[in-house]
Amino acid sequence: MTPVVLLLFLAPLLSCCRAEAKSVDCSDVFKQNPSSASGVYAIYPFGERFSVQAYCDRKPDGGGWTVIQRRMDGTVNFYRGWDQYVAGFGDAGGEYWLGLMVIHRITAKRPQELLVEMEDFEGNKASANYSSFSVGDECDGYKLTVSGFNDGGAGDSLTHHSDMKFTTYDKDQDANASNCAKLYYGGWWYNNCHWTNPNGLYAWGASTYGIGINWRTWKDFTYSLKSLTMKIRPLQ
Ligand SMILES: [Ca+2]
Repeated sequence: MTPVVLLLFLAPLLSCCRAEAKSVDCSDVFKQNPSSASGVYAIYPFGERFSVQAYCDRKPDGGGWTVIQRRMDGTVNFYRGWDQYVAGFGDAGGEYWLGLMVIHRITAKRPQELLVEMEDFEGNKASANYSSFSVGDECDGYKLTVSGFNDGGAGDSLTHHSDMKFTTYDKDQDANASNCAKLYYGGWWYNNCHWTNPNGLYAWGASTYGIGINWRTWKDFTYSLKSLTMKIRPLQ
């Protein structure tokens, strides 16, 4: 057997040994491919056998952001039950929810910061940054822990929800005698009930108290935002 033929036989084995490390989140995607643009990528928070589609964003600050939630045009219904909020739903290229299982997994692997960006129908923009963001596991009701608020003009409407478990219309873990998900048409880390309702109804601006995509400290409870995006990245 000539050396060339031998190499041909060995080639598949050699490539197996050269297995690439899979991306846990979008920061890994851009680390491995520094010239990649923002877009939809496969990430592997559960190991190489199971991929998840996520929107990886280079903005702001050059990137590394994994979008975990996005509202932008009202094309996806967010009034869904527990199983769907756990597994995720929607389209990573448009409106979607990445899923509690995945968000937990990513935030358990490495400490993450959170950026919430929002826009109204008049073209005004604002944001809120939190230097620490994590979601507990299923046994803990996917509890939210968030702190370290830095203002980007939107004010702090999220710290109110820290230490709350996740609630949907078919799983009530909120601090209200009723079910906040049913009252305000979303799925969220409701307290008694909310200061922000990112997964509420897409209601095109002025809307009924509390049911829209509200961020209390910017537009209060009777204005539903045009867009709202939640993105996370490892602390640097
Ligand atoms: Ca309740």
